[in-house]
Parts: sequence; C-alpha cells; structure tokens
Amino acid sequence: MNISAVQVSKSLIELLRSDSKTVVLTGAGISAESGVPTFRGKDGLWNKFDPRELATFSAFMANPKLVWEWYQFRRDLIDKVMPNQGHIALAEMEKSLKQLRIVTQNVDNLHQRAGSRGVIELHGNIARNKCVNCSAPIAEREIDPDNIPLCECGGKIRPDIVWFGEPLPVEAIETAQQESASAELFFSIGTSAEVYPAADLPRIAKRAGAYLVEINPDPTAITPYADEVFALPAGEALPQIWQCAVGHSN
Ligand code: BV8
Ligand code: ZN
Repeated sequence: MNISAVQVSKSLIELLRSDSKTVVLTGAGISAESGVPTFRGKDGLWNKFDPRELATFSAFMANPKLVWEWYQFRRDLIDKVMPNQGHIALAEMEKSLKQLRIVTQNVDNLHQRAGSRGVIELHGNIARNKCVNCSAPIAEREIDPDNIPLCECGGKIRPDIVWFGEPLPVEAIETAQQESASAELFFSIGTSAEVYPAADLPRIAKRAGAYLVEINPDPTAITPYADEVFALPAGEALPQIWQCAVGHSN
C-alpha cells in the first residue's frame, strides 16, 4: 500500500511532532506479521489448545510435560521468526521521541529484538525460566518436557510467564498504569483488549484525557472509545503513520 493510502489526522501528526507523552500497548496482533499466531484469531493458539489446559499454574502442576511441550513448541517457533515492520517502526519512534514507552502483553521478545529499550513486559517473557517454588531465575534454555530440571530448592522449572489467575509483576503493572494515567497519546496495537488488567490501560489513558489511537484490522472492545482507528495490519500502518509525522512538511 503506498504512502498516501493511510490517512493520518493533523491531531495525531501534531501530537507525534510535539513529542507528547506517548504510551504504546501491544498485543499478539503486532507479532502476527512475523508469523507468530495470535491467541484468539482464526489461526489462534487457543483454537488448537485449551487455555485451561495450558496457561494456568494448576495445569502446570497437573501436567508439566504437556505445558512444557506447548511452550517449547512456541519457543522453537519464535526462535525462527523476525521482528516485522511494526516492531521496527516502534523502535525508530522510541529513538526519536523522548517520552514514548512500550508496554507489551507479548512474551515473544520481538520488541527487544527490533531494538526497543525499556519495554514493560506485563506477562513475562518466553525466553526466561524460573523456579515454580522460589521463583529463582533459571538459565537453562532448552527444557526437555520428559525430564524437567529442578531448582536447587527442589522446585520444578517453569516458563517465566504470567498465567491466568496469577498476578502480574507488580512493578510492571504499576508503572504501566502510572504511565497510562499521564499519557497525552495512547496507541492500542494488535490487542483484542480482553485480558485484564492490561485491557484497563487504554481506558485509564482515555479517562485521563489521552488521544486514543487503535491499530487493528478488526474492531475490539475499545474501538468505540478510540479517537482514531487504523483498521490495518500494524506492519503497514505504523511505518506510514511515523513517515507522515517525520516526513510531514510545516
Ligand atoms: C490476574 C501468558 C489476579 C500465557 C496471558 C479483571 C481484573 C483482573 C483480572 C481479571 C479480570 N477479569 C478477568 C480476570 C482474569 C484474567 C482475565 O483477564 N481473563 C480474561 C480472559 C477475561 N486475568 C488474569 O488472570 C490475569 N491475572 O488478574 O490475577 C490476581 C491478583 C492478585 C493475586 C492473584 C491473582 C493474568 C492475565 C495474563 C494471562 N496470560 N498470556 C501465554 O502467553 O502463554 S494472556 C494472553 O492473552 C497473552 O499474553 C496475550 O497477550 C493476552 C491478550 O491477548 P491479545 O494479545 O490481545 O491477543 P488476541 O489474540 O486476543 O488478539 C490479537 C488482536 O490482534 C486481535 O484483535 C486481532 O484482530 C489483532 N490482529 C491480528 N493481526 C494483526 C492484528 N492487529 C494488528 N496487526 C495485525 N497484523
Ligand atoms: Zn527454587
């Protein structure tokens, strides 16, 4: 799609060019163009697996082998993919805008691999392991689901991921909430905005007066609140939005 295809409002261009305090919330959709399946989309991970079976502490304790098979499958998939134009555009924006903060629900490390710094990870990171008992970080990378290693304290090794029913890392969610409450511009990108407390962040920002932008080919629960909606893939919309802001003549 050529540059003029994406209509960017003067308000959004002005907010980007005046280096406004900007928060970007991303979900699985921003990694879709890298080939990482989303959760709830037609190719979604949940279609093939039952989340109750896999992304919960009780599921892990009941069947650690099955849960590790799922995470090892996702790790192998993520190792083979690359950040896409959406991740790359955000990394460029982060370099130019002094007050841009990325908050991600994703566990795939693709923002960091695209060069983003200071990414707030709400749901952990699939590249990391920890002890199920004492939460000590465990360096072991490859886990054999048939022979799950134990921590020195005797606890089993688990992915360092926030499962359903588990609290988010306190510092991560509190920082994300504070940043959202003082944002002037908030992007919600590639998320169905169904998982809490992350899904509250766009609402917190909007209530605090932020200009709310959504980038998602499909409507979501927050589309009605958005000030500007790009019903496009993030890998197409983001580079063009940024191009309009930086390339825009006075
Ligand atoms: C907790 C890790 C409490 C696992 C995940 C109210 C308040 C607080 C909690 C709750 C609440 N109501 C319900 C709850 C419980 C629950 C919850 O929210 N359930 C939902 C289903 C209703 N929340 C929790 O359990 C959280 N914990 O609250 O604990 C607590 C407090 C103290 C003490 C004890 C307990 C934990 C939530 C985290 C769960 N872990 N993942 C793993 O990854 O294996 S959630 C999982 O969903 C992923 O992390 C994912 O990031 C997240 C959200 O999904 P999305 O990223 O939005 O992905 P999805 O597929 O849904 O959507 C993709 C979108 O992209 C689509 O809209 C699609 O159209 C779009 N798209 C597609 N292609 C593109 C695109 N967009 C742009 N470009 C494209 N190319
Ligand atoms: Zn331990």
